[in-house]
Order: sequence, then C-alpha cells, then structure tokens
Amino acid sequence: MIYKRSSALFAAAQKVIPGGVNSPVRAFKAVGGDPIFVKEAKGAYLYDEDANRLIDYINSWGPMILGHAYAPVVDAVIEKARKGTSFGMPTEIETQIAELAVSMVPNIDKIRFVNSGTEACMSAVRLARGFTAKDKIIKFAGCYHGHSDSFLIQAGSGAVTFGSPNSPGVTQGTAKDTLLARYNDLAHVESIIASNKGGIACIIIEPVAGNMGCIPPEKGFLEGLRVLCDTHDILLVFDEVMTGFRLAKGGVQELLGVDADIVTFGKVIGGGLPVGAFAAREEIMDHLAPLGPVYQAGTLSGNPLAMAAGLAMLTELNNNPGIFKSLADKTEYLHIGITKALEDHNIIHTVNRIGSMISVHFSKDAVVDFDTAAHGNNDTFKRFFHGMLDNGIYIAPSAFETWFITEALTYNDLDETIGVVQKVAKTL
Ligand code: KE4
Repeated sequence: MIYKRSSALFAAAQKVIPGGVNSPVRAFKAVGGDPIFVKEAKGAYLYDEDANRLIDYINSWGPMILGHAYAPVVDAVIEKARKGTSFGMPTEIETQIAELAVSMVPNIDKIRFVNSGTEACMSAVRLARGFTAKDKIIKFAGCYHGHSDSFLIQAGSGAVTFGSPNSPGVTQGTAKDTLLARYNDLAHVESIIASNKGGIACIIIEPVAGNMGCIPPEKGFLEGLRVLCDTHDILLVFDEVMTGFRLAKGGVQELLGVDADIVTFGKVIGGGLPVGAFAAREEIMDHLAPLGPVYQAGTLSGNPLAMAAGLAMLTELNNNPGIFKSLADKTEYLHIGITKALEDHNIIHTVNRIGSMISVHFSKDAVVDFDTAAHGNNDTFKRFFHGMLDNGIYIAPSAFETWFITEALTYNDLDETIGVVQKVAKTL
C-alpha cells in the first residue's frame, strides 16, 4: 500500500497538533509507522488519502455499529443542522432520545447527556461520591474510563493497592482515593473493601473489558461484585461506553443479567457525533443539579445535532433487535476463520470474543486481566497489524484494544479478511 499523502499530512499536522493527532492512540505509537489519514468512509470501508480502500474493524472505536455514513443518521443530522445546531436551551429531541434510552436499558429511570465517555464516567463517579458521601473508588487495572484524573492511576505498590498517578498532572491527593483491583479477581476486590470499610463510594468497571483487548468477565465475577456492593453499601457503576447499545439493546446488564446502579454510555449512543451519557434510578439521578447538590454541566450537552444522530441510531437499533445476533454471528464466523488461519501456520495465539467485540492476542496464556494481556508478543502483533493494513484490513493499532464489528460487514468482507490473515500468518 502507498501512504505518501497520509505521511505528508501527518508531517503537517505535527507542526500544529501535539503528536499530529487529537487522541494519542491514533498516532500508531504502539505499532510504529505513520498513521493513516482518512478521506471518507461508507459502510464497512474507509478510503484513505492515498485512495486505498480499507475494511474497517475499528469503526471510530465503536460508534459506527451500522456502518459509516449510515443514511438515516446522516439524513437526520443534515435536516437538524438546517434548523440550527445548538441553542443552550432545552429541546424536545433531548426528551425523545432520553425516553428511548430509558426504555431500552434496564434499571435506569433518568439519563443526563454529556459530550464524551470521559465526561460520562467522570460525572458518574462524582454522582456516586455525592450520593454516598464517601470518597474512595475502586477501578480495575487495564480498564479505561476516559482521561479524568481519578482514572489515570496505575497500580501502586502491589500489596496495598493504593494507586499512584500514571500521568504527570494527576496529584497524589487525587490518586489516594482511587484503589486498583485485578479484573476477574473477586477475592482481591473483597480484600480492598475490607481494608477500606465504609469509605468506598463505588466500584467502576467495564463489565466487558475492551481496553486490554476484549476480556469478558469470568462466570460469577460481575454477580460477585453485585453482592459485595449490596453488602457494603457501595454503588456498582457499569462503564458501558463501549458495550452499551452494542452487546445488546440493554447492554451488558441485559446480556449477562447483572444489575448496575449507574451506567455510563458513549460511542454508539451518539451515532458518531460527540455524545456521552450517564443514567441511574431516580433516587440517584435526582441528586444532580439543578434538582440536587451534585454539580455537573456542559454548554453543548444535549445539543440538537448530536441528539439527532443519536436518536436516529438508537431508533434503528431498537426497531431491529435482530442486528445484535447478526453482529454476534459475523464475529463468531471471523473468530473461527482467524483461528484456523493462524493455527494453519502454528502461530501461538488466543482470541477473545463476546458479541461483536473480538481481539487477537499472540500469547499462549488465557487473557483474563491486564497482566495476562501484557504477556502477548507485541513484536508479533506489530507485524500482524502492518501485514493486515498493507493488505487492506484496518484493525486496532494496539494489542490493548478490541476490534468493533459493524453490521455493514458482509460475509464476503469476512472471507477477504480471513484470507489476508492466512497470507499474513506466513510472515509472523
Ligand atoms: P471518550 O472520552 O474517548 O469518548 O470515552 C472514554 C472511554 C470511557 N470508557 C470506555 C470503556 C472507553 O473505551 C472509552 C474510550 N475508548 C477509547 C478506545 N479504547 C477511545 C479511543 C481514543 O482514546 O481515541
């Protein structure tokens, strides 16, 4: 593949945008080489600035679940834009999408829209702290909830599990209130709760992890968290920014039958425009300003343009619930094909999959948490990534990401992808 124009655009971008990108993962730092600049996209395909066609397995990191430039979403945005893009005043469409989301997702009575998944998770934690009058939170190593200070915390000295900042600019004062647990390790969570009796406001988790590659919860893990939260008066926050409206109409709560107290959303809920949201039962949500004392606000929150995209997207998904099984079937087909292609060439690997989320790990161990995800052979992954890209397949430019399947993919696209894995496997 030729990437001349992308490289030239990247050189220009770096002069005026830090690292040439507006979000670090796009810079290809984990895989090397210059990032691809996209000119346009339609359905399952990206068209880059060098006129290469790429089958897209990232789909803007999740939002494009029905494919790029999906007509009902595009038409809704164009129609709404002609009537004004933002007023900073209430509009009917906010109520319409709120009513639809509440009807689709279990255990929520009310929802507040914001402009990103980060804002949704940051606000959810503030709400949990305000509602419980407790300061500490438990998060899981390898789970990503956006770039709010409370989340940019890495495991401190293992035993005590106190976090330490994993970014300059995050203070020790903030880090001390974030406790780090191991994903899929209920006993570890229990020990942290025992060491912080009465001080934990919430446990925030990706109920299916997507930021260590795709890691489903082991049987009983989420159920165990639910029991611990009920026993110790802790709120359970499901970060469904990735999984919401993707793994089922009602997200992981519906798919796996575990109830959360607060749920956060992003990505799909905005149909490709900047929308995040957080939701809960009424007694929790009514703690939010202007009703209650927990402050949260945003100039463009609920703006008509983003709401139009989100409403069109959720309406399509709500009216066609068969889409979720179709997505899962396509992902299973891809899984089987990738596994056979890599096994044919004796490539040590493991594939994690649930619903329309899948990831390939070049590791012999089962990938069940951050540590085992880190065991993957990153050099092999880099060769795999570039081999796929050079043959027209765009997968996540990091081994610590999940792929996102779009309904726009045909089985021919899947067969083409599997064929490329066969070809690339020879080079690994
Ligand atoms: P945003 O602020 O990027 O909209 O959402 C943050 C977020 C929160 N929770 C989960 C589970 C997420 O996956 C994300 C963002 N996901 C990353 C992909 N790993 C977005 C890609 C990026 O950072 O550019």
